[in-house]
Amino acid sequence: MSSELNVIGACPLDCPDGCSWTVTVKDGVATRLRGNPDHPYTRGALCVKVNRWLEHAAAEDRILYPMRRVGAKGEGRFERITWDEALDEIAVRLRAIIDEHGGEAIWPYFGTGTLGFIQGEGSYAGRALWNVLGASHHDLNICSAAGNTGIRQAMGNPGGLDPQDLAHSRLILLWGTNTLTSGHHLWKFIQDADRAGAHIVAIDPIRTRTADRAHEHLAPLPGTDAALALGLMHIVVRQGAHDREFIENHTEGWDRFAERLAEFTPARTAAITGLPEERVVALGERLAETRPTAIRATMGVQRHAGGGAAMRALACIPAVTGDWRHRGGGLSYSTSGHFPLNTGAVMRDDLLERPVRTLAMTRLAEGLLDLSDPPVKALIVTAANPVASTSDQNRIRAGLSREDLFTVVMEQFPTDTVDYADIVLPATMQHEHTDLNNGYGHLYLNWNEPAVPPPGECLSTTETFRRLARRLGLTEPALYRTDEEIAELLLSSRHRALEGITVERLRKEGFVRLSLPEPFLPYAEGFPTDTGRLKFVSEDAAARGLDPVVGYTPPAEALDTASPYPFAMITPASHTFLNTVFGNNPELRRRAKGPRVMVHPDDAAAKGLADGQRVRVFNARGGFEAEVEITDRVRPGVVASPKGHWPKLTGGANVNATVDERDADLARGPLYHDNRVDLAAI
Ligand SMILES: Nc1nc2c(c(=O)[nH]1)N[C@H]1C(S)=C(S)[C@@H](COP(=O)(O)OP(=O)(O)OC[C@H]3O[C@@H](n4cnc5c(=O)[nH]c(N)nc54)[C@H](O)[C@@H]3O)O[C@H]1N2
Ligand SMILES: Nc1nc2c(c(=O)[nH]1)N[C@H]1C(S)=C(S)[C@@H](COP(=O)(O)OP(=O)(O)OC[C@H]3O[C@@H](n4cnc5c(=O)[nH]c(N)nc54)[C@H](O)[C@@H]3O)O[C@H]1N2
Ligand code: SF4
Ligand SMILES: [Mo]
Repeated sequence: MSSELNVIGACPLDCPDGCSWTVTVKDGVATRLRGNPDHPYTRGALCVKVNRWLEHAAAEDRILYPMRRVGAKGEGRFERITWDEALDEIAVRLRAIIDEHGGEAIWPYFGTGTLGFIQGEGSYAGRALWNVLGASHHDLNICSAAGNTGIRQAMGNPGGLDPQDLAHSRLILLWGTNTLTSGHHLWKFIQDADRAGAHIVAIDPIRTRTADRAHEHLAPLPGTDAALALGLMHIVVRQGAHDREFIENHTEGWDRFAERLAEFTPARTAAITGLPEERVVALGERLAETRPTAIRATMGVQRHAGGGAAMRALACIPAVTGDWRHRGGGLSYSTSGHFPLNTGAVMRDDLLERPVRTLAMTRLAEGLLDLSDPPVKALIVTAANPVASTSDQNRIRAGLSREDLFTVVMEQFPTDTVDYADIVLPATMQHEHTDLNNGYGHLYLNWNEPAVPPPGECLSTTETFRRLARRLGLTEPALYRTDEEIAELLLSSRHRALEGITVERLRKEGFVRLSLPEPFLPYAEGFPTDTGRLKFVSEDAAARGLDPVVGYTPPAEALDTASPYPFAMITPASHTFLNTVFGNNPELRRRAKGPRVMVHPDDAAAKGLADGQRVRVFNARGGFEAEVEITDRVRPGVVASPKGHWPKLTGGANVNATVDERDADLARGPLYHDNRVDLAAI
């Protein structure tokens, strides 16, 4: 007799939408995966990428067995071995490295392949094991840390408004965010606002598909958002539209900030941002007049040298306008700050015998090539593809090629990073393991029940680390917690937002909204800073040697006209990939039409380039091959090429061969949109 059941799950990918899904399982085989129609944010739809999830999971190139390298590093030649052999070799090598160099010579390198709280980034799966071994800590700062830190300096918690409340906004600024590509479920709420008469503005150097659907598009020069934010607030104050009562009761440092705002006249703002002065004034006046105004910014703004400060400047806007009083007003960046899960109890930093150094994910090349005391001798890569995703690709390759480096990669697919592994461990996909997820663009916790058994010999992250702990002879009980015990621990913080949320309930209902008031007006009565006030003047910024009053920090390279490279390059999210996930899916690759570089018609003419022509995009750090797309979607002097292509499938390199390994002003954030390049016909 055939049996069919629907199993509830959660998309694990690094996407704000955190979808809930159902997997139809027929006779033990997953036959269909679709968006959960009952989930208020997913509303029954997934996306162009994850609609192919099951096809992807069954792909021929899926890694199913542990493997040992037989070729040279980078070559990607392996032999199949058993789990016993793999774990023995890892245990022996790690022990030897710890004996000779100390635990800190191990770098557990964790990416955003899965955001799950059990298996993934949510609580740095495996951290407890690494703490017992005294390994270096890993700072997962590649994605949003600069912006989070900047917003936190102002607001205390960057959680912001409930994105669903954009339906109630009268003015929506989509600021450095390509909603229809990088988190399209929000669009339904924006459409609700649109139908009710809201005005929608896209602020993006590129006329994206989101900008096409907005009522208005402003294309500032890359990296100039702080100036634009300060200029808009200047006009709000000039109009006398600042909320004096809110400023008086819920902010501090206003007088100094007002002096700074006075400097950002429309003329100066226009000169810095490259926008027409009348457009700046018109938007400033609209902002002054329209309550509630919502600012939706995701990660685009902060991938610049002054990105942290720019997000801090954006965070000041709703405090000046008093928008936090109104449903549908305020700033939304990432809702992560509203999820008070007890990750500390899972990570167990108290198991460390002594403090250890923290290595920034964004500085892998430096970590592998330049660090001593101790040098990195073991790199254990989980759910990351740094060769393709991290800055300064060529130096990363050089680092990974070190013969004295022991590299383990836990993966689902044979990525460029896998090619450098000494040992490869086969990893489960989301519908094959247990996890607890959220979405950083909504307020729900989603449960993920395994729907089918893992294929081949794939193991989940937690099971891999439990087995490794056993092989290492470790006795700490925390290393042997089951996935369910981890889920219970995560929900164990006594915080109001988690009241009534249990594993049992999540399993039964599939998803649960945080126990927050509805409507949720997080900062109507003040801010979660030490003083309860929004800080226009930040001691934290001062302590880091930065301007305590937020100002404009120019980009590192993007606007450096003295550079020998004529174009500022932006490397945004690709519509068909999720970072590098799906970069090997044949149909999604076909739709991406290969690596492309968008070039303005004037620039193409000056360079003598034709549409569809193949070029090398390069600077002193390296280069990659792409097809020219001539379009006025980019401004003259700015080119754009999406992230996510696999180097080994697209000529040996991708955009990150040109990206500098340089820090943003805060949290060592990466500068993906702040590099200059040239184009040469090939
Ligand atoms: N389809 C798809 N969805 C994704 C991803 C993906 O790879 N593909 N990635 C996921 C991940 S990991 C993340 S972090 C998010 C990222 O998604 P987003 O937060 O949307 O980040 P980006 O695509 O880097 O940049 C967003 C927009 O900012 C613009 N931008 C660049 N520089 C500036 C600037 O100086 N000022 C302004 N105002 N705008 C600027 C870019 O042109 C781009 O259109 O999306 C997630 N969703
Ligand atoms: N040029 C440029 N580069 C960028 C960006 C940009 O805007 N421009 N954006 C950056 C951003 S926002 C991010 S978040 C980073 C992401 O960079 P990474 O964290 O390196 O993420 P991915 O490249 O998606 O690689 C994730 C890998 O994890 C694997 N994986 C997925 N799930 C699991 C699992 O459950 N277990 C295991 N073991 N593996 C799993 C996938 O197969 C995939 O190969 O990229 C950054 N890179
Ligand atoms: S990638 Fe984003 S939009 Fe697509 S299914 Fe996952 S959470 Fe939903
Ligand atoms: Mo990200």
